[in-house]
Amino acid sequence: LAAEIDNETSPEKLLSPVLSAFWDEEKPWTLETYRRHEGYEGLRKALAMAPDDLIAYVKDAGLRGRGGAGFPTGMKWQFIPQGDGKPHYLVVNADESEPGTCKDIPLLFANPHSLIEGIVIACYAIRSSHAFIYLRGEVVPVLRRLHEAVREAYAAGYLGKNVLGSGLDLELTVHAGAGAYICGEETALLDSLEGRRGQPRLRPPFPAVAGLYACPTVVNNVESIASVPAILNRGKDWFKSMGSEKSPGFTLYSLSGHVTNPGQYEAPLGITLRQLLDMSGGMRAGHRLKFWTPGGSSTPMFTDEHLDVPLDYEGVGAAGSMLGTKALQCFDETTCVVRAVTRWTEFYAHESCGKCTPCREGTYWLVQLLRDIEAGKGSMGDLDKLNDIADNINGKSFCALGDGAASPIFSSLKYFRAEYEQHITGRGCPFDPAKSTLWA
Ligand code: L3W
Ligand code: SF4
Repeated sequence: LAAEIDNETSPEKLLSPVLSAFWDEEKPWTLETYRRHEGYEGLRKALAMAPDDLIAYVKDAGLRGRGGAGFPTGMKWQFIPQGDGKPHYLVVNADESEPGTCKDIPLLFANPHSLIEGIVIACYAIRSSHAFIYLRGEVVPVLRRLHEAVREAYAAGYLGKNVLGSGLDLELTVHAGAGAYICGEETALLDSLEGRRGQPRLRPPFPAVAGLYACPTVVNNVESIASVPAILNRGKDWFKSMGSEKSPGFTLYSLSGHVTNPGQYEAPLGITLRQLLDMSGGMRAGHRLKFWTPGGSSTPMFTDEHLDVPLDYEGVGAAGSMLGTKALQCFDETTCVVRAVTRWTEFYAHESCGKCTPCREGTYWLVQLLRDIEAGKGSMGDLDKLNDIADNINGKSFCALGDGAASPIFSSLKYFRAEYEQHITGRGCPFDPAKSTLWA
């Protein structure tokens, strides 16, 4: 797509393909292709720097974590204590499973070496000699491709003993998870990696202090680490020339739902959904946007009033939601909000790990109430109960899954309370499921 764009005034000009620059080429995943596109040049520059300078450079670039929270990457690396005599670990969170989020898996499938190069740079910076990639286990083709890319990197001297003569010894292990959403929570992921059932740990201590095997550990998202080589190779000023002051750089947006051309779009942080829809062909023909999520279902939903909200951490935050994983799920006027929220809530109830009562019990009861309302068996009092249960989950659960489950309840009641009431007074769903392609 990017290669076809030459019109200065076209909205597609906003695209800034870096990670996705050569996805359309034949076999983009090979080391040979990656090297033709500046592959491992960032690593050479990084190895010429002192580790602390490298951390400061990434911090100055302003790269923020792409996994949902937007935490500054360089600051996370800086938290790793030095001279403590303990092993340090880097763990890459590739357990992508937030509903609507589809950027790390395609990135790994098409361009795994960008992640591997980023891993070597990060390990050099934090003085780690063992890194892990925790991959969502269901995506077997990606697992195979990742194994092959790791093999290529070892053979070329980017991994293993004395990487490129730098003195860095680095082992990289690819671990396939078993498909639990909660294992994307960083401490549950560490428990799972250690061989236990994945359940969140109490924080603090944060992983930077006591992470994998109780040693200092950086846990970073795939896209965060894969973005590092380009920053080193092209410079922090180039990176900061994109995006907004506090949310600089390029990023991958996952566009899905009732849109003409769903997929991954790489563009600067801070663009708007209106611009993304303009460049991607818009909503499906003859339909209009009704509601959308800025970063997966865990982030409060927006409506068509929010089309011009800048998609960066500050802009989305100021408008009352979170940028999260930048998973833009777009729903048109044929979609029943109650049905959509029921489906999401069923997901959270199913994926709740059961460790804490507000989330374990609350998500179960939310589902019962939502199913009743959707089936025309609800009462007006149920709307207060929904709000009350969500209120008892939000901020009172052990980890962010509980807050995520409460968020679509609050935001749908805020913007679409009348539609809930319509289900109750009309004794059933007013929508024709046959007209919506998503919720059949
Ligand atoms: C050391 C401190 N480290 C914070 C580290 C912390 C973590 C990072 C961010 O949730 C969100 C969640 C999902 N010393 C530290 C420190 N850290 N203070 O910084 O921490 P936090 O707690 O702000 O966020 P989190 O627990 O990482 C991530 C939302 O993202 N989300 C994501 C969903 C799912 C995926 C996926 O499928 N891959 O990402 C979507 O919205 O709800 O709110 O590393 O250790 N003082
Ligand atoms: Fe488990 Fe849910 Fe509690 Fe998180 S909030 S610890 S997922 S029960």
